[in-house]
Amino acid sequence: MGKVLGCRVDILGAKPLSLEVNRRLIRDFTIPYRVYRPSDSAGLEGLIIVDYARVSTPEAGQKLPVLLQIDHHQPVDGETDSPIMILDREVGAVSTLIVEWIRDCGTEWCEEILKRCATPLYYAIQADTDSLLHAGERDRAASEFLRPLCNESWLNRNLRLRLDSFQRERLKWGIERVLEKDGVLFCGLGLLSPTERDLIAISADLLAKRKGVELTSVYALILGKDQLTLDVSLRTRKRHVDLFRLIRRITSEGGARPFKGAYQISMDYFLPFAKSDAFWKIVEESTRQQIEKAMKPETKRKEWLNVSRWIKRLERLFKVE
Ligand SMILES: [Mn+2]
Repeated sequence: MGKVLGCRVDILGAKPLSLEVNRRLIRDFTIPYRVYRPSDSAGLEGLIIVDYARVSTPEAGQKLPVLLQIDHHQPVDGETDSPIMILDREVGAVSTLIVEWIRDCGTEWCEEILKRCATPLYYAIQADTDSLLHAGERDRAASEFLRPLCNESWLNRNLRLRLDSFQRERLKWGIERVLEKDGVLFCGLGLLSPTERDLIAISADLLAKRKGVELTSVYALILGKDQLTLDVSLRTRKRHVDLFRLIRRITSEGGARPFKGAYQISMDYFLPFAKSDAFWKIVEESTRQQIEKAMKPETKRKEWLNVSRWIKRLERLFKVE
């Protein structure tokens, strides 16, 4: 889009891409994505923050003025000082918003953009909505609009979820230790490297399909160079479970939208113990207890919602105005 408008646009991410299919997408469609370096600030004039569910401003945003923020997550107070905020919580993917703008704009350069970006945009909607499982009408409409313009053979090759042997083994290891308690499923994946991080979200998506589970939690310790974090992915299929509020009961670092959420806890202080089994046991037990405690008000909420439904039914029955 920047090229057509005559301005240079870099797509910067906070971390290297960990999912193989995402790396392939960047390569095959020559998407100018790279990891942000502090030296980047010099050549850039401003920042557009897209699909960013955290409280803290990204590192680049502390040096560059934020021009615009586009998101579909629940807003967090004082998130950034962006003068323009486009927030639409109805869509399952920010790409849906972008497709709607391009579609409604209808100028020549929009067609130019679609020619190059239809497949990445389509893939992004599929990825963010778990293949339209958590999609709304607008996500479906955007997908349908894009599909005829997509590179079919690329989609056929890449859309199906494929786990490599390491991911399969680790997921199996986690599933063997799964714990289910009061409708909450806990699955720990142990210690992972930053490039294996996506296995947490993938596993959460897979396990969330289990029947009778209200909340699925998958967590792992991510050991990078001089960095240790606990990454937790949460999934629910119940409307009444507010993952945003649930996460806020645990930490301020994390975000959620209907059905999906995630949070991170810095564990740098415990780096010397990252590889210790005893440490993992403590982390796992604390995580379970924290999630269990945070889930309690959500379970109560359901009962309360059911009560109000009953009252409505009774009112209808007795025609109370
Ligand atoms: Mn998103």
